[in-house]
Amino acid sequence: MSDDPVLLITGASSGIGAATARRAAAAGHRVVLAARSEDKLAALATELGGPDRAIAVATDVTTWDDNEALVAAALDAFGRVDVVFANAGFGASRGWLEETPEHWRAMVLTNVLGAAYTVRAAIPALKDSTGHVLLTGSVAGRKVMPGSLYSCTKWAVTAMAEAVRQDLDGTGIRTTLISPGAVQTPFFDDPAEGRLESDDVARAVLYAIEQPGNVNVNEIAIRPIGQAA
Ligand code: NJP
Repeated sequence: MSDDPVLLITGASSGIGAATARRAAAAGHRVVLAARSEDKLAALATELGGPDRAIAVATDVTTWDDNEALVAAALDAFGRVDVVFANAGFGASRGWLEETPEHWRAMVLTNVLGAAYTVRAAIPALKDSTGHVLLTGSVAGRKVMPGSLYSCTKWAVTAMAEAVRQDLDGTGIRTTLISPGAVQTPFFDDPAEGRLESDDVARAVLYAIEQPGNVNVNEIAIRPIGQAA
């Protein structure tokens, strides 16, 4: 079996996660692709080289059993997990009277509990590989945005990255928070000028991963030129 490093990505069916999978595969990683959309994941896994290089695992990150099964599938296919990128998430319109309560519930569970579950499920494997945890936060997790519960979820992810970093201190596992500004992905309903491309963020992820083992890049904030806030 190959000993190429293994990168597990949640939210891999589109946007930042899919772009990171492509970048990482091109850099020699084997990849484990997780999201709910099985068809998109399967197509990406085929594009990235099929079962020896990329596997698709249908996963709802809000479900603990799915996260456990995801890591088990990675170990079964590739024997190790070197990097976990907890990236699955989505937004909501701003305004405390916007969106449905059910949308809020799904968003909070996905962005906060889902990320925590994914990291928790992966830690035993990452201890074996002396691996790396990355989480997708947001610049919205660094400032208060009027009426944005999404921003609140990303504040939680900012805190989570630091809580995990301190908890894993002494294990050799590295922890990185990726905090993007606006990125042109299906996160937004409509395209607009002046956003980053997913691949811009993917390169930032690879930068953190590719540092020597003694270097822990703790946070990367990345905005498009022209995004002031
Ligand atoms: O968006 P998109 P991004 N279980 O919609 C998956 C953050 N961010 O790449 O399950 C498992 O292309 C969903 O797949 P599916 C953002 O908050 C973005 O922009 O098949 N997976 C898809 O693969 C998020 O944390 C911007 O529907 C679940 C992926 O999540 C991360 O970047 C700015 C899931 C979302 O991909 C990636 O978002 C920023 C679940 N329960 C932060 N629910 C931005 N785009 O401007 C969803 O600061 N997914």
